[in-house]
Amino acid sequence: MRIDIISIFPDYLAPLELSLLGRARVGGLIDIRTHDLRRWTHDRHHTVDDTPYGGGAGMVMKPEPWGEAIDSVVASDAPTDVASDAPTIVASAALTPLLIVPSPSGTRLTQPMAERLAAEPWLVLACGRYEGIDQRVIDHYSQQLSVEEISIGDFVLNGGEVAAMVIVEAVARLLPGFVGNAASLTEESHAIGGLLEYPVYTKPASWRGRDVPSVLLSGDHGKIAAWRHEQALRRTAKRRPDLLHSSESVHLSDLGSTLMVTRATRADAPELLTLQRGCWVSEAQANDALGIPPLVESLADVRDGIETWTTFVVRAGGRLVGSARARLDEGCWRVGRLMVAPDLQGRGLGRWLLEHIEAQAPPEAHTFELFTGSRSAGNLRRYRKAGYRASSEPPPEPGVVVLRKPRRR
Ligand code: JQB
Repeated sequence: MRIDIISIFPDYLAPLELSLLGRARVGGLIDIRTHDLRRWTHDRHHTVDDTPYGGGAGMVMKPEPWGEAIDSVVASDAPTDVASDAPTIVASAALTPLLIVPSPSGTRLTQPMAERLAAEPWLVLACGRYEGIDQRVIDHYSQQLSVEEISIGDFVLNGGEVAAMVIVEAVARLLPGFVGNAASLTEESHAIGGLLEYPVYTKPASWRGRDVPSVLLSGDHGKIAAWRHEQALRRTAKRRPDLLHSSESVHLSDLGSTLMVTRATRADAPELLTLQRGCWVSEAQANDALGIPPLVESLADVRDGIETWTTFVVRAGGRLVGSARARLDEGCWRVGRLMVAPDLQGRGLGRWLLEHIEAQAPPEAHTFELFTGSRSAGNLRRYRKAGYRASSEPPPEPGVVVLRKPRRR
């Protein structure tokens, strides 16, 4: 990956040469080039700022040096794939960078965003100072490049340099082959179900009168995993309650992107209707039941469903790709409408959704229940594998099997 950074303080960016980033640089994984904006000024004082139109405090960065700087960087040699020996001459003509402008009013940097940026071949970061860069620079380049204004957090910095370093570090460590990234990346905060990390300990077992929690010395890995999950939940509830309930991000191997799981709202109804129609056709065919509710419901029915059931939707990027719902009925947590987009089936998302909806059951629930068509062989096998068994109860309608599983605590 090539990264160009333009700033009036290129010396601030020197730390990028050091440490792990420095090694990745030496190894040819990233090609970082810093540029002094003043190179593209033409007056004796190398002026880059002027007073704001409309008045107000401070100075604004003039558009002309930025225009010349970005034009020059964009027109410079396209990234060469330093990691391989392949000459890159022909492909270089079409390459344009993604232009990133750190800004306190940008979109918040998140781990999924860093993952998306890590897939880009070329980033150009434009570090502003003073009150920021004349808006026309961003508007102009938006017409010819992808431009993203990004904020690293809800606090105010003096300029974009430190933010640029944060962005570069968050992105660079995700590049395949980056030192030490293989094992630990998927285990991290934001990569595991949207919870904060559990506390960690090392030797000695006792330090200044404080003992390592004994469960960690027990050798019982089931108990250790449960304790860590509980600690992570507790921390998250205390420090980042916004991460609980509202949304959870999951990473399933093979799905390629981070999935967001949220409680469904009325606004999800149109897409949910489309997804359920697509998902229930094969079920209807297998059971000779073209009139089944998921296929014939109206948009208003789906909206009502969202309001009367605990419904979750899963999104990959912006696309709604899965859903499940449940509600309590006399101690029974009735699960229904478990669906996964046809092109994403067979990768564990349905199983994950079933576990997720089971985990939402209120304390009163003693049994999980769901039903499927008696000729839906695939569903019957998957539910059996998840611990469900046919119940002796009479089915709610002919052609349907009710499946149950006692809740385990
Ligand atoms: C000038 C920056 C940040 C870039 C990120 C973040 O522009 C301003 N507006 C109001 C107050 C201060 C500034 C100073 N400033 C360029 C510039 C601040 C980025 C920035 C940022 N990314 N906070 N501040 N999270």
